[in-house]
Amino acid sequence: MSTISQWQLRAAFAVRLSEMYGREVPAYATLVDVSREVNEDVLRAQGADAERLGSIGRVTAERHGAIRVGTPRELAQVARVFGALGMHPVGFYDLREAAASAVPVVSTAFRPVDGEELARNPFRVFTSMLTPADPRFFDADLRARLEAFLAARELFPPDLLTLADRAAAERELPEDDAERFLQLAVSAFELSSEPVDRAWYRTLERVSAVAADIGGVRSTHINHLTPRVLDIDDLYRRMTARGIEMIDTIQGPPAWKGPDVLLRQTSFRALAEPRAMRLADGSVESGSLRVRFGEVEARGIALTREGRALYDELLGRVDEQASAHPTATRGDIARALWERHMPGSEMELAAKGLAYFTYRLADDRPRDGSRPPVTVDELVGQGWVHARPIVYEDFLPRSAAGIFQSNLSGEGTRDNDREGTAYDAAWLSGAVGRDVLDPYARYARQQADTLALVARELGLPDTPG
Ligand code: OOG
Ligand code: NI
Repeated sequence: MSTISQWQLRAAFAVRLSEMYGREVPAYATLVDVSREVNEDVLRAQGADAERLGSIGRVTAERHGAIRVGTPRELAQVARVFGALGMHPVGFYDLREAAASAVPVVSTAFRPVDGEELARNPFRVFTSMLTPADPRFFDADLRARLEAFLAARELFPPDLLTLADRAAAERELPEDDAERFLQLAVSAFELSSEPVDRAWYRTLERVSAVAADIGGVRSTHINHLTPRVLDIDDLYRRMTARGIEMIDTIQGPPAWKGPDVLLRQTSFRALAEPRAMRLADGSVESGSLRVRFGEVEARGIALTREGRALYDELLGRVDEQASAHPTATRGDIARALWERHMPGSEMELAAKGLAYFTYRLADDRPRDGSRPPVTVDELVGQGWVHARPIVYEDFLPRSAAGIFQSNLSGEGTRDNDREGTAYDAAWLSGAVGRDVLDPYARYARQQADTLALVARELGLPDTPG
């Protein structure tokens, strides 16, 4: 019998999850259609340039999902399911700090890490875990009730986890096991029809709508899925023209004439979905909850720590200027700042060490017997080597918090007089049961590997810097 490899499992899971979510949330299916139209138009208009940050095949298939779990134990199980698909936890995001309203979670993203795997299928899932121990949100009594509720539920059937462990160990599954794994995995993220205990849900909702979505029900579900688009401003206009209500802004860098960096995201507003509610007297009535939505994103070049610091600084200045001039549009303020301070070309980003690139020998490099120069700038400038930007594969905490917040029904409550519980990447690694990888280290390694190869091919004494 034939076997299905990890990347094939990952690609198949992404497709099936997307089909499932399109049935559950039809506006998401519209979003996928419009994204495809936009991408085709951009490809037609720009040709090969449109594929500078990923082939059209990759971009068309590209999705990220968002899920939310309640405990370290559940997170470790999620890690096993995604480990089966060749996805590893990368990055630590503390949304408690990034959000103004109550978003009591810490997060990571499961994704493929090496270049070849990303090119085959870059499916990633932003995964958040509730923090019941944080006293700014939960008092001792609510924390105890919440932890007891979470401890008593089971999100993933044992069969799914056993198959996942096998797929991770053997890096493939026989066809029939693969089929069973995919069915169990997709159904673990479907919206449950089990009635929601209304009083419990409302109790948590008063603290935070996110806490209620996670800890108010006995299962998990996909919160949103996100296709990738090559022109997010165009997509925003087309969705609005179709009568779909979008959130107010596109999060992340402004639209501008320079290179796309990091990540721009927007979403349509969470829709009311029918959910059965169990009342205090045990009767069940139909109600609705508004938590799930569709998001879309445009990806740009991965920035180094220095590049990211510049991005964060500019974001801070946008905030300052926007509050000083309440009538000005944020987008205009941001664009003006970017035009002044952000390098306007890939070459300049590379020269200033603000972004990551891969390098390869130019086919048409000098062949006149001259010796190659030794710095990256010169190698590129004199036509020995071509640079290609590395696409940003991760997330932005500010944008993530913005996406969470724009779709919350209420602000929730938080007591800022209390000291928050501290979590970091090391703590999360312990909770997940595997190393949470540093995104910068991954990009730096990818860049360095290509430079080392260039050095070998040109017979340079050292790796060019
Ligand atoms: C996750 C929000 C973060 C993104 O794209 O930044 C996210 C959530 O709503 O659970 O998905
Ligand atoms: Ni998202």
